[in-house]
Amino acid sequence: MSQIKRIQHFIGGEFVAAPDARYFDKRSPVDGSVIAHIAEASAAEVNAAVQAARTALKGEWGKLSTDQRVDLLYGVANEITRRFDDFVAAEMADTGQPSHVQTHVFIPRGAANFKVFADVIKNVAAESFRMATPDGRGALNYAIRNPKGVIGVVAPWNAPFLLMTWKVGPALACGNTVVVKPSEETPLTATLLGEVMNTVGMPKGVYNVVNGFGPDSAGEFLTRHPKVDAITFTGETRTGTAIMKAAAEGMRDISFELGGKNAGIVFADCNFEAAIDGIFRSAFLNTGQVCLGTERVYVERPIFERFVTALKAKVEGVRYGRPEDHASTYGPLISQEHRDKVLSYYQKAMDEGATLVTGGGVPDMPADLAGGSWVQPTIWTGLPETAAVVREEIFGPCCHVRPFDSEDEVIELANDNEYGLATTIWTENLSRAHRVAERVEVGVTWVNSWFLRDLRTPFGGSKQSGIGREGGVHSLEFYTETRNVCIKL
Ligand code: NAD
Ligand code: 6OD
Repeated sequence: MSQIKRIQHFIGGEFVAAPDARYFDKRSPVDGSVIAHIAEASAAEVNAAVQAARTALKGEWGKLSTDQRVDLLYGVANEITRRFDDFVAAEMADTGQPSHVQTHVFIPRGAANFKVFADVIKNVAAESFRMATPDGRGALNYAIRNPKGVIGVVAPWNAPFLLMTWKVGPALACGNTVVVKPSEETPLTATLLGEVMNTVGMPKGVYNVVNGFGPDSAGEFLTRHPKVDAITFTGETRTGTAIMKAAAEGMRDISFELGGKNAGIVFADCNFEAAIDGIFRSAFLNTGQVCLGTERVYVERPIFERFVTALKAKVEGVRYGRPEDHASTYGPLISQEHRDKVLSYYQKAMDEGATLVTGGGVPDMPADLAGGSWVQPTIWTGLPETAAVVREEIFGPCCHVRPFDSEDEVIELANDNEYGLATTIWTENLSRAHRVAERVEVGVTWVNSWFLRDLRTPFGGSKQSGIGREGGVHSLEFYTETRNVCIKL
């Protein structure tokens, strides 16, 4: 019997697809086999999802107290935890990434995204100002937060569940309803979340999912829909530009988390072993498909050779394999198409005169995995800062390592890029850590760590890496409309 799943949309609490719907194939990144047939939403189906979300705003959902909403969100978090293995399996099937990444990083964050924003909304205070008036009696101003309405959530494929729930959690906590467009590459966990919503008794239409592609498909239909009040998007900067144009029609608000070309800065006074582990993780976790990942590594000259040798050894120790095999530490890229892009950069690096430290191609895989989108983790040295692989986001398991001689020089190198998402700094000198953190032009800086997340903190990118901040009360700024009430006393 076929194991191929049939994925439909989730609209108004039902899994549905038009009888004449076109289905497209989802292939396993691990071996290239077809694992799902996914319905592609038409404009009419996206419209039905938006209408369901609008109707839900005025129904039972819109009448719940904050405490009742919070209880429902705790219920969602608990149900994700109860169905943890299902979520892990779905995400492994979609992305091919090893089980330990799912069980330790991505799926727990999905549950946390509901729990933390339930806590945030429960505890947030409203501002109030007492003002003087000519009659001496004064007036009291206070702010109230209303949901913005229907939020369009457009999500990428690299950490599908984490990134989608990072938007859905705060959106629902604030009383909005959502229509989610997962990536065409990774629809499975968004679908499973629909089941969770029904199990916990989430009112119908609060959470909706439409599947399909971007341009001229579900993504564009959703972001152009006039009844979508705000759009939150994670993905490529180029896609963000297209969505921004769509959002301009009707003056809809946007929150964008976009690409990165992040620098890792390693000073000679670092804890060497910790820095190697940290840079290795930041460059190669999730096969380099992390927006916060380090593709440019700058190492202070006295430890440069030793650093490159140690990083090479670590990279050559990765274990390729199926995600469910607990021995696997390294997965494939998301698709053959993405592999072609990454391999084209591997070629460019050599054309531009790189010294190849390790990797640079496609590994020999056993016959049952040969159809997967595997690439070798790769390190280069010796390129000028003008080289394409040093300037452009590759979104693959690779980094260029370059020596530097002074703090001022490395800050200039790190900032010389159109992106500004994240930096990781490795030093035992606390004063230096503060100085450098203040001068790097990014939204998020980690010192002696990477991807260590407290969900109450502001998260987002500078320059072409994003617009807006989410996290804690910053998410509330986007997902609510703050209004002032002035009462003359
Ligand atoms: P992508 O931009 O190709 O696609 C993201 C989503 O947008 C998908 O669901 C896609 O179908 C949809 N889409 C594409 N074109 C569209 C259009 N014209 N209108 C509406 N929707 C459209 O990105 P991706 O390849 O899925 O993800 C990788 C990118 O995401 C990288 O650039 C990475 O840096 C970025 N990213 C950024 C962050 C962050 O927090 N800053 C986090 C994760 C990923
Ligand atoms: O941790 C997060 O909240 C977040 N948005 C992570 C982004 C990871 C990018 O791949």
